[in-house]
Amino acid sequence: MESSVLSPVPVDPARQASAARSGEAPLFDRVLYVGRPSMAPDAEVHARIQGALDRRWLTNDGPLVQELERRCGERLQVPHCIAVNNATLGLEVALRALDVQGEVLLPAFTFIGTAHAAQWLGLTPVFCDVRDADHGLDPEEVERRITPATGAILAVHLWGRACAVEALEDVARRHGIPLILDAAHAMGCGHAGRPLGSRGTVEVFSLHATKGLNALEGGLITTADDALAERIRLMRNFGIPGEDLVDCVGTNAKMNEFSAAVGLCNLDHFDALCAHNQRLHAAYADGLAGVPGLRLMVPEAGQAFSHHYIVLEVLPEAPLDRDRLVSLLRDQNVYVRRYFRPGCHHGEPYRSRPGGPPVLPVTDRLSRSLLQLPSGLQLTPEEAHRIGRFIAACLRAPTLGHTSP
Ligand code: T4K
Repeated sequence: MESSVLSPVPVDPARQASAARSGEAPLFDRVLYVGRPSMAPDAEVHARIQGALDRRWLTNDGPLVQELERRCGERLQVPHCIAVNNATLGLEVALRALDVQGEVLLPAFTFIGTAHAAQWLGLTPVFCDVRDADHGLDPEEVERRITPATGAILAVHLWGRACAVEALEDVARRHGIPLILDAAHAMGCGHAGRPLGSRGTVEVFSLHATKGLNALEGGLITTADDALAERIRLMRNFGIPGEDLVDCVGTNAKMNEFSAAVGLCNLDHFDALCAHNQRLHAAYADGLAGVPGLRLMVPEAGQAFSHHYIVLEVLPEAPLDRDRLVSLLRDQNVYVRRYFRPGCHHGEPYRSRPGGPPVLPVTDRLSRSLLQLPSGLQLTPEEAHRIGRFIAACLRAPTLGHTSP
């Protein structure tokens, strides 16, 4: 994949000053981010956007949106793929189209948007713990927390690794409730030999700028259920099926043509981007090899994976904690993230609910011990290897601070 020219990102002056005081140049002279958009070449993006301008068809189910839906639907091997303007509204539309009422069981270890989508609709998010194995919703806990008030299960394929889909589908089926899968991270990821996107009742992808496949802002709702797909299409467009008609309540969740143009251009290069990310992941692993106290997340064996989120766990036996390592890396202009601390149950309005936040030991531990490393076209495998070696050196000599690997 050819990369377009990235304008330099300004270095945080406070960090620059601290680096200057220490007298050492940071590892990188530009900031590396988690979520830095990887873009198709500018000329390709300009051409597609120009096409939309020439057609004067800018939104409302335009030809680029339709093309994006068709190509993503084929790729995900799912009969219905409906583009929306972001995944948060996608989750809301899916919940509304399924007429979910009451409580929604979901993991606390996810982006706050997952929980807010339910809360925004007046539903009650009920937070469950996740599994250590895949950082996804624990089906046994879901089973224990189901009551007559439970309206749906909302699980997340965190980092693009499949959650316990078979077990969760089984629980949902036995209790007669829908399983909604937040697949915000899951483009390019597979499970059981197929792409994620056709499991549960409905799945929702994010095409936000920080995601592997980005359309500036955007999302996709996928389902095999014909009637549900029709309701989702209606609700995405105010409940309007055609001129002079309104069939139901709806919202404005439509994707515009510029977003679809960017999404299509990036889709052309998406497999190459995943391959690049796989090389980064391998380079990090190589740089970290043999260092005790760390666990680099590995994808599900034999399944497609985008390697967009490269996740490192700092184990209790490590000689320095996660936050110290984050600070050392940020001093080197490696702007690692701590998704998703402190867990949704510790954010408002949830933590102020009667009884306080639930005790979720795995969520709380992961919130304290995970960090995410930069991926995408902004860096090369050699640079990922350097970061890995820097981390390794920090762990070997934790008191040194600005340790040169
Ligand atoms: N479910 C899950 C599991 C999710 O992770 C998300 C979103 C959703 C649902 C909802 O999807 P959407 O409604 O957004 O489609 C970011 C994203 O805004 C959010 O989409 C994403 N998850 C979440 C994991 O990450 P922040 O608060 O970390 O964004 P921000 O502004 O700090 O950006 C991250 C980094 O990316 C920055 O350090 C700089 C870099 N960046 C960002 C943008 C937007 C750039 O270099 N250029 C850019 O244009 O939430």
